[in-house]
Amino acid sequence: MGQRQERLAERLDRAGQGHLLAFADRLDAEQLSSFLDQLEALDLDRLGGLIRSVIGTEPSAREADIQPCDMIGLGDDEEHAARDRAAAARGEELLSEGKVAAFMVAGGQGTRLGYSGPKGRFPVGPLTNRSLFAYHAQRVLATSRRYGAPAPLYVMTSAANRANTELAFEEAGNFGLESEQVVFLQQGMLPAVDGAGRLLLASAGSLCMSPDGHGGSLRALAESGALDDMSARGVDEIFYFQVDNPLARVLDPIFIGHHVAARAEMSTKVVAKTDPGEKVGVLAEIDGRVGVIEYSDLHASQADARDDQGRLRFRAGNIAIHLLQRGFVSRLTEGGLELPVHRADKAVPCLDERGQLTSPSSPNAVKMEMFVFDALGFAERVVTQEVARQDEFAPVKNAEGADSPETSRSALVAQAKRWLKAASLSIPDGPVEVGPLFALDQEEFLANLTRGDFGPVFDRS
Ligand code: UD2
Repeated sequence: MGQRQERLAERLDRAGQGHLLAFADRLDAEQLSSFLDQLEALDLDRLGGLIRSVIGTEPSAREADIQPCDMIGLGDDEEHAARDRAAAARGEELLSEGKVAAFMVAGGQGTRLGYSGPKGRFPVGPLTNRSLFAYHAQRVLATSRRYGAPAPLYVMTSAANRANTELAFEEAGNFGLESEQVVFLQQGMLPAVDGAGRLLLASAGSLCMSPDGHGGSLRALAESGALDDMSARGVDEIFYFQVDNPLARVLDPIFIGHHVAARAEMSTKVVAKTDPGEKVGVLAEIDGRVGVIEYSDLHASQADARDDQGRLRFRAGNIAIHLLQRGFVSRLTEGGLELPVHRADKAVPCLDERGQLTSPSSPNAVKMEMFVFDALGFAERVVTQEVARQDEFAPVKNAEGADSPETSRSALVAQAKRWLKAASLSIPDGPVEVGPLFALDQEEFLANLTRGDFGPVFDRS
């Protein structure tokens, strides 16, 4: 055993991870060297802390002490309209000063959708097969044009889909964005461990690693230099959204306006949950601070509870659209603060005690993931804004059923038809599609219609 390996073996032993080198004698010199690189790069102290926080802690059976949180509600009366107009004016001011960046998290593996390749490539446009990436990037482009200032788009990928994501943008000429407007960054990885907290081996010379969750995005913004890049561009606010929702109103000025008017450090859009079993987390006050209770953690009696008007008591469904002050993200990440890791028990192929590869059919491994909404608990001020589901939330998550390509396309078509109706145009039986470059909202749709526009595809380049 060389000196380098010996030193590492001692460190691993002290951290209770000595087994990792058990099969190192099967590796040739090059494989060994790259495995030692991988192991030396591990921050064993940090990992030890994370592992201790998930191992040996059973999920709590007690109901969390939660209360519904305050939110800016929906309403169609003049008071609400005036409130939103004022917020929009404030948001538009920031957009025209180039102070807001779009931040798309697209590092997920899309396992539930069963789509190979980055989910953002998924064709969701009802008639044109416009991809999720195209919807989002074109919204950034349309917003930049509308306010006369190029908004940057930061795209977070994982190691597994980075190259393919960059290729998708390159093939599409960045969907019309200037190349300096698009910045890619990569999220971190965390190892999977067994029930005793020992890291699992994928082979004699590699660990079982997986992306660290969308909560890893804050660390990734700091470590990749994106926060500094934002600062150099004069960006103060970060508009976070997930790649899977083609209805996301990226850089929505109303949301930006409410967020800055309250001087909030982090804000969230929610939609009213109507089905107690719907798989979205809910915003609530948890021990006095705003946070998200994940759907799997919401006790049935809380999920089913109704208020005196018969609405779900905990109905503030998290649609994973947030605004974060850049300074807030810097403060969190510079202080070395860690978001908590959540435990997911998964079946992960790995080497067994004898060094044989096994593919278990039931969970053998604990994966660790961070969730971005856990940052809410650290924010001094939080705005929660309710928005209309039909206009803002139709994610593509599953291959079939709820939150599938079919439901997402139907929502896109239904929105386009509402706009046609508002324009007193005849509504075709089949699908209709409105591209973001034609209109970002109903008002713009009505303003942009000309005699030449017949549909069923309303688009511009
Ligand atoms: C998420 C929320 C849920 C609800 C719902 C709304 C969690 C745990 N739950 O559910 O409360 O708000 O969304 O749509 O977030 N991603 C990464 N890197 C990762 C993991 C995920 O970039 O390591 C991205 C992924 O590409 C996708 C998004 O995060 O855009 C959502 O991830 P998910 O599908 O795991 O979250 P989901 O649907 O369980």
